[in-house]
Amino acid sequence: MRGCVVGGREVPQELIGELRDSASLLEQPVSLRARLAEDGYLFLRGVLDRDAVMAARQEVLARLAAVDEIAPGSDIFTGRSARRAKEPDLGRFWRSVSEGPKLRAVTHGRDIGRVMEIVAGEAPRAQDFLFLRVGVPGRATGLHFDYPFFTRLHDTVWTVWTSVGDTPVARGPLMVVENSHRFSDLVESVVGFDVVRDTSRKAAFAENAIDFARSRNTRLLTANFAAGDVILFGMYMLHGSLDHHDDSGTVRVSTDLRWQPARLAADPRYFGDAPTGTTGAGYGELNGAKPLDVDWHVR
Ligand SMILES: O=C(O)CCC(=O)C(=O)O
Repeated sequence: MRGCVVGGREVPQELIGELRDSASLLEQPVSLRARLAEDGYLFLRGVLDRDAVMAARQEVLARLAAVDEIAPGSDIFTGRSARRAKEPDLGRFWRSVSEGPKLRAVTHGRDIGRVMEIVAGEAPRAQDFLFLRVGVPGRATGLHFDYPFFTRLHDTVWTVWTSVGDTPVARGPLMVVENSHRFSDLVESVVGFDVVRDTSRKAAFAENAIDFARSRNTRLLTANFAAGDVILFGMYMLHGSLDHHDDSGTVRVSTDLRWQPARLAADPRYFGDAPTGTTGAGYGELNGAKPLDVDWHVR
């Protein structure tokens, strides 16, 4: 796969691979769950309604156009932002964008609910706190496990990453480190780590993902994501994003949301009408809440 860039460097062909599509296993729950255990992730092409996903994208882009970040009627970053002037409470603004009804119809809707019921093998429940991210050139997410953020009460939690629109590799989609759920030294070192309670550690790896993959004799797996595709994984899968380097300025829009069995305890930080988020700062703590003219590189 050409055009995959991390930290400004093209990923060498021997270190990059395609995610395996497991959508054909949705009718075979036992095999689907075995695939998740084997690969550490499930990449599911076309499981969401494409029109619903595109409507959600338009809903988000219209909000960003209103603060002069997106050229009206397009999905291109203007290079400017009037967000601070027009929406001084950035957290409140981001909460309202993240709670858009068309977006929620995709992230919390019936299509993904059915998928998660098969994955869980029982009634699932989604968190209310949604991580919405808009990618522009200069933005990327460093390698990390999700464990330190979401496992305070139990670790039966899955991250569902949804491409809201098309996200070809040049727009910096999600990537996972192949077989990283079997890197027992790293998995053991993350167990018990809570990113809020242990501030002496950082969740994101400082090392470039290309160097990391080479040192572990593994590959980065990604795809040219299309509207309707999702990838999900557990708390022990190392992942991050490619760099956004699409010169057209077309933005990447994605969500990541955590699901769990409904019967298990719910971390109050992420559930309810006004979830406080990981640190307690609410939607204002998210990278997505930053105006588009601000660069960020890690969560
Ligand atoms: O979308 C991204 O850039 C990162 C997403 C992520 O880290 C996650 O889904 O847990």
